[in-house]
Amino acid sequence: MKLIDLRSDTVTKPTEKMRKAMYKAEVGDDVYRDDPTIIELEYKAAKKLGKEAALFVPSGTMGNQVAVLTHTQRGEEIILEENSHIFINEVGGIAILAGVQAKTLKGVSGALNVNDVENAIREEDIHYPKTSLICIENTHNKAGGKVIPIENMKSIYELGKKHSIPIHLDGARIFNASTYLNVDVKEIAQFADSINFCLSKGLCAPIGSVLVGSNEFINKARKNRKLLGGGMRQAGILAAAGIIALDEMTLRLQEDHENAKNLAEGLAEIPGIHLDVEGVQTNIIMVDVSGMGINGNQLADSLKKYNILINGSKDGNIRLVTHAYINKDDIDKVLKSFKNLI
Ligand code: TLP
Repeated sequence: MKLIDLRSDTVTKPTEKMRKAMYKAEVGDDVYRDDPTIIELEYKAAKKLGKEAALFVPSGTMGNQVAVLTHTQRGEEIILEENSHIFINEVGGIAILAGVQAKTLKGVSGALNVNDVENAIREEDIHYPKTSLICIENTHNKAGGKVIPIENMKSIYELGKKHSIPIHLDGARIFNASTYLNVDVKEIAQFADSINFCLSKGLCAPIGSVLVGSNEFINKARKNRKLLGGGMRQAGILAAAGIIALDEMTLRLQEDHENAKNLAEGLAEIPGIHLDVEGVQTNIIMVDVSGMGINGNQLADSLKKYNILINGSKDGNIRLVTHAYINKDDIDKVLKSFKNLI
């Protein structure tokens, strides 16, 4: 029986076409810049996002950490949304690696309020650290895959320009955002100085993210990637899958969004389940099951019997994520299983 894995879009596996491309990939030592497949991926990624240069990195976490390290000096302060992945889920890396401190702000659906950001920027004072970076996340994971409006990004970018503070975008799922907004990804990317996006997750590559920005930024970032042990050798074998992720898998995300919406609509009809159906914009659904009289961990255990995997939780709040390996029939099956549980 098929396993329906709703834990994350990180669980996606490389497609048949990716595996074939990986087999055939031309490779070389990328620390010497000798790997043609990586060079091709980086060229395509920079072009697609409208930036000068790109850097292939092993993970989204490394891409974000390299970005923070490259934009900042030790002892400075960076502004982040309080539930951002960089702040919550990267093992405190900004403190350990870049040696910066975080100024977190409460967002609305993941979006920072531009006035709050302006107020948070440090003035010159002998007591204060310098504010050296503003980070945003689009789509916003913990806000339930919410898309940050382009107008909001634009106003924060302009604020950054006014204060000479760069903007880093954690765009792990930026193609989900561009799909939802039905705009070219450049429309979003233009309002950030650096962007990290993931080729794994919804785009199905087995490994890898790409950091994009100016030539100067990427040259520095390349050295910082080496510092973190991320200088890879014949990694064209991975970039080959990444090229398919970028060229082809970015075009099919609407399907995942429709499946998420259908799942959300079905779940909302089940007694004891609460969620904001209207708020489901992309491939992530946040659900409160506490009204079923169980917590997320108990639900996860029960769903295993139906071959459905979800991440549990101590309270009733769970996250369900759709992706290329979840189809319409799977959604029906998940809804049936929830009803059986009731
Ligand atoms: N997110 C994972 C977990 O780490 C939570 C997931 O299952 O969603 N930025 C964002 C917005 C992310 O959601 C993630 C991964 C990353 C960065 C890090 O990417 P990886 O896992 O490649 O280091």
